[in-house]
Amino acid sequence: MSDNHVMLTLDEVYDLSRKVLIHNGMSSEHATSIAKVITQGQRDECQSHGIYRLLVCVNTLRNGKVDPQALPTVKDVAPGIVTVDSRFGYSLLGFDTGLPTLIHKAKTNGIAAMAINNCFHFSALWPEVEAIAERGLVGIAMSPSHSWVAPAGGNKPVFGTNPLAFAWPRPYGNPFVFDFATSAVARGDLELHARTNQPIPPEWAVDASGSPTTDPKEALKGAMRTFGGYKGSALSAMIELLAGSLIGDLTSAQSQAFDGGVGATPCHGELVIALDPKVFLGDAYQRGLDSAEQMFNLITEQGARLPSQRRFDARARSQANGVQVPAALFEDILRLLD
Ligand code: NDP
Ligand code: PYC
Repeated sequence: MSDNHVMLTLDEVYDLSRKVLIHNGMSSEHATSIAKVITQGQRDECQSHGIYRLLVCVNTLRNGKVDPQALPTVKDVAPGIVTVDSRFGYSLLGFDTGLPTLIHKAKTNGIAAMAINNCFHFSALWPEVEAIAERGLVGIAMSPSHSWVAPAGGNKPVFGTNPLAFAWPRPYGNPFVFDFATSAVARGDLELHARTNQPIPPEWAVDASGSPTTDPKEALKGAMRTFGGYKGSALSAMIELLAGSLIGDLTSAQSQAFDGGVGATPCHGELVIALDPKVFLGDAYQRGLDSAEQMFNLITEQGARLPSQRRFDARARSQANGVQVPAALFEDILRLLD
């Protein structure tokens, strides 16, 4: 332990996460799915969606919003569509439960979608699209959150931070993956800045009066900005439609209303899509993958990096050396075991 950080192995992160969740009433099944993803987040140095999330999960457990024992149910509604009802538990067990059906359908039909409904949702989406790419498929995932983000041209929150993730399987090594909030930054990053009293760039958010602010605490009371102005705004609206209205679940504004001011994890739905290049391409499968590799080479040959390369480098470091957790955060997490 240095003055400011604690070193943990990945097994220690996983065990601590499970222990904290189970101590606070989570079922073993949910604790396993959540601890796995929290460990992946910390391993890849995604500070906003790593071990920090235990604070938010336990707050949500303690305010009684989430059902910590809910068992998801899977419904085969059409050749290309599976739905998972998470029954107001966390989303991750729902994802793990529905994934085999989604994969089977995508491999049979070439394309399939999974709607996860009625789920509390806190996680980064790249572990999910990576899990799809590991099976040789292209993955896309998206979800609303709480209405924290103003549309381009406005100052009042409508959208969530609405993440969008994509993974393309590659013949060797890691898949091509991106995963980003459609807001200028993830809410979790804003919260971490507020925890440590660090100023934020003025383009991230406005305060409650609609003026740009560098104070993260004022930003949390105001509205966040979309990334890329009207382009991020349109993408964010698309996610509200596809992973909210289309799948019969809550938009971010409705999720915020459902929360009733308690500050729990957002509760809504998620849309996950899988596409099988083997079915799309048939005999031209190898040519399709080769053309993708040529495009990736054109990016990297000029010194530009592929998205997720930072994460993959962090993953290798963490697997070799373990992870650093800020000491103050570690102490806050240990207090969840009181
Ligand atoms: P970032 O802006 O940190 O990164 C977005 C993507 O861009 C990543 O794939 C990243 O790869 C890539 N990237 C960053 N810099 C470069 C670069 N210079 N060149 C090429 N690619 C680059 O992500 P966000 O802060 O927007 O989101 C963080 C996480 O928060 C996401 O995983 C998201 O799923 C999660 N989230 C979850 C929400 C929820 O409701 N569940 C809501 C909002 C966000 P790399 O990681 O390697 O840098
Ligand atoms: O970081 O924006 C975020 C977020 C919202 C829900 C979970 N994470």
